[in-house]
Amino acid sequence: MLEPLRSGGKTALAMALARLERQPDADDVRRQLDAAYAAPRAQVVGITGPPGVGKSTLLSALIQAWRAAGRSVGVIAIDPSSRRTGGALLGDRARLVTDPADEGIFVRSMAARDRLGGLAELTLGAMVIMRALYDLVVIETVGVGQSETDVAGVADTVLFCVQPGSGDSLQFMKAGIVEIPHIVAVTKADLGTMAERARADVAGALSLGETGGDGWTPRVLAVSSQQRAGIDALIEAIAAHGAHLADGGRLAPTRHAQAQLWVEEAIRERFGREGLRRAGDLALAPGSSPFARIAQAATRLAAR
Ligand SMILES: Nc1nc2c(ncn2[C@@H]2O[C@H](COP(=O)(O)OP(=O)(O)OP(=O)(O)O)[C@@H](O)[C@H]2O)c(=O)[nH]1
Ligand SMILES: [Mg+2]
Repeated sequence: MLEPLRSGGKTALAMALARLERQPDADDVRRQLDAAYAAPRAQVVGITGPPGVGKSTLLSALIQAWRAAGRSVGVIAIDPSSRRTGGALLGDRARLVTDPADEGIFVRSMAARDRLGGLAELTLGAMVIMRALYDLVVIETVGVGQSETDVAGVADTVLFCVQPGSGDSLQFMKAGIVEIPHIVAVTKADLGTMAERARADVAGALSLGETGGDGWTPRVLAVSSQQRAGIDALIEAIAAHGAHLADGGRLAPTRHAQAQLWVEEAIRERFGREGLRRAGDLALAPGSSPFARIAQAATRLAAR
């Protein structure tokens, strides 16, 4: 099921994603999702943070470093639809520019109609397919409050970006409104001493909070994507979190818990709260595909 994708390169992947978008319920599409779910390869990194904080510029720098190290990268960039109406930052926003001839980097943009959870199945499907093909999958999404929690539901590693001098995110973190990220990058460190101050503030705020109980201590790093400072340390921190998950056998249970939530979210999305209630037990057997489970439950609900 995956062989044509592996040998067909970016063209085959683009076609598979287009099919997923058009006919998400087709049998062969679902079998491909099941096969991809069973063969994960990538560490999935969610990059989130307020608009204009420098996520895309940072991602470009990360991609360059990963590619230089021979690692392949798939990117899902989620465009918040609300920002299409304008806003001062919009004209200023960085686009990911990548080499079309490089088979080791694939970028796919998706519109967030609502929030990440609101397009759960499509984003998840794309992520799962790309996860089977690349060494790293990165999901970039604007995070203000809720969507940070959403990205935590699909990513192995959450990287939260904050800008020096912007107190908001820090306040959120202190108040426990957002989930504690695994790594915090204080961006635009070239803008001066404010960055170091912000880094110390964030580190202080995080040390007050819970560590999530899985033994990982959140790391806080100052970076300048423009001057390429701190990028290697960030790459190292991401790898360290990946190793932390893999070492303790934490990865499979974490992903299984996420997949369980995807099933419930997808059923609620299609059939509403009432449908979710009528669906009854949606428990996902360890290791089994959430896409198959969703299809099964949906067929049963639709037949009633
Ligand atoms: N001085 C400085 N400016 C930066 C740096 N990184 C990004 N910027 C600038 O910050 C602005 C926003 O950068 P983006 O990378 O588009 O930020 P973003 O978080 O992806 O923005 P959205 O996707 O629109 O939410 C651009 O003008 C960048 O040039 C940096 O390291 N130093
Ligand atoms: Mg961006």
